[in-house]
Amino acid sequence: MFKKILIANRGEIALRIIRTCREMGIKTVAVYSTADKDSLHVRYADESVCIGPPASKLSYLSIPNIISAAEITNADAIHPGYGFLSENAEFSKICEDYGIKFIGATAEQINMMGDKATAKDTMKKAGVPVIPGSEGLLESVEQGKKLAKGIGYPVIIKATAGGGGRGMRIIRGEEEFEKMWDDAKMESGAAFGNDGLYLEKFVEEPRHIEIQIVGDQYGKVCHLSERDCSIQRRHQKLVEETPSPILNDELRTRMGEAAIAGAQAIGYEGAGTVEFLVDKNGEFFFMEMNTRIQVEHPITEEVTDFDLIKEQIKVAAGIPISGKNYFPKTFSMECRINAEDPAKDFRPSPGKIISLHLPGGHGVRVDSHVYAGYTIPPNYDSMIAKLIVTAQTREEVLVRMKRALEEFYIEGVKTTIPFHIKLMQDEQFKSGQFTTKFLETFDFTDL
Ligand code: MV4
Repeated sequence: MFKKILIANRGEIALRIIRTCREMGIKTVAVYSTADKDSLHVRYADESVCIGPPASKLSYLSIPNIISAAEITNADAIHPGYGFLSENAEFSKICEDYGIKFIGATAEQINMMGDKATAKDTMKKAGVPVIPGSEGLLESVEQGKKLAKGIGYPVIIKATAGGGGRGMRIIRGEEEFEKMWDDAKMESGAAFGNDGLYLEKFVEEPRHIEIQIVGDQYGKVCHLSERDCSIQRRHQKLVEETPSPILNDELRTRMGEAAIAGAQAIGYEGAGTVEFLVDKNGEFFFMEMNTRIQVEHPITEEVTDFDLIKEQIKVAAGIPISGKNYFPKTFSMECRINAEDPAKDFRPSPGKIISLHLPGGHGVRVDSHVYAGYTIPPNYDSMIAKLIVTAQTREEVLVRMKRALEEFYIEGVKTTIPFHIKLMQDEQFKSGQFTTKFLETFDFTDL
């Protein structure tokens, strides 16, 4: 087992990782930018190293600074958390070259899944259902138009280097094709330095459902069921839940097996997520694979009773998994509490937290790095807490979540709490019958 892990991240996920390391008897090293010198991850870790100024590029994204911190402190592994360097192939490779275990995917796997057209081809070959579309990248507008005519409009063109909605265009008829093609090419070239595009049939009003998987170093992969992430605004997830209101054990088994087949095809080691779109007929299609721990991992922990960070560390250390799959035993939901004003287009609201009271009680978990007197820096993402609620039924989760949200008291900054309170009482949300378009028509004005 590792003796010392450096956590190449900040905020709640850095704390989350430190907590598991402490339970496992592993020493921890925090790294921090000057903006985070008063952060809890710095105080909770056994050692800490300042790695640069507030700008992420010069601190949390600086590979030389982080490798130096690991060398100086003699860390034998690095946990990247999510975001920052967690899906950076170069960083994974450099860690390997330095003999530091990267707790995440190999450079090859990151590259293969990071290129969305390649990821899709790989999954298709492994027998995972994919959305009908181009084989690999589109070679020309003409080829795209011809394919679209065959498949039938609407179609969607996506940046192969994209993800999270950037460089993507929906095309509803041939007359729009050329302009959309030019726009998507321009946008993806500028954003990713790669303007490769692929095409697929556009699935109207899907659900976004992802399967949590864990693979070990011996080719074994298991799944820990799904998370329904359909409640998003502009590709930002706000609420996630498990089990999904639209899945049954039959579909859960088939999606779980598809996710396992995909992960096994690339010899996947560690925790990962296979994202699917589920259409109105309950048909599912591979969308993307994330080769990292995700923000919403706690709801899976709550319903399967696994510590996913511990699983990541164990498989990275060469410990085999049982290979058993896990189905949810209870119901769990996460609300992302962001320092944003939901009534003003979710505009960031950084600043000092004057006073704070966190909710508690049965079935309530809060993963957060903030405290009364803490100043939220403007340099990083605005998530300040994850409120995770678990109960025996979905109805109980909704009631308990509303109660916990009402108990949550933050003075000094605006938060997404009022939005969540309203959502918990929304009839359509309560019914479980909603799609990824749900928030497009939600009324945010009275929050
Ligand atoms: C799609 C789609 C419909 N049809 N692909 C959005 C982000 C990126 N991961 C892929 N996305 C989508 N791909 C086809 N063929 C609809 C979306 C989409 C979406 C997906 C999941 C969650 C929220 C979404 C919001 C808008 C569009």
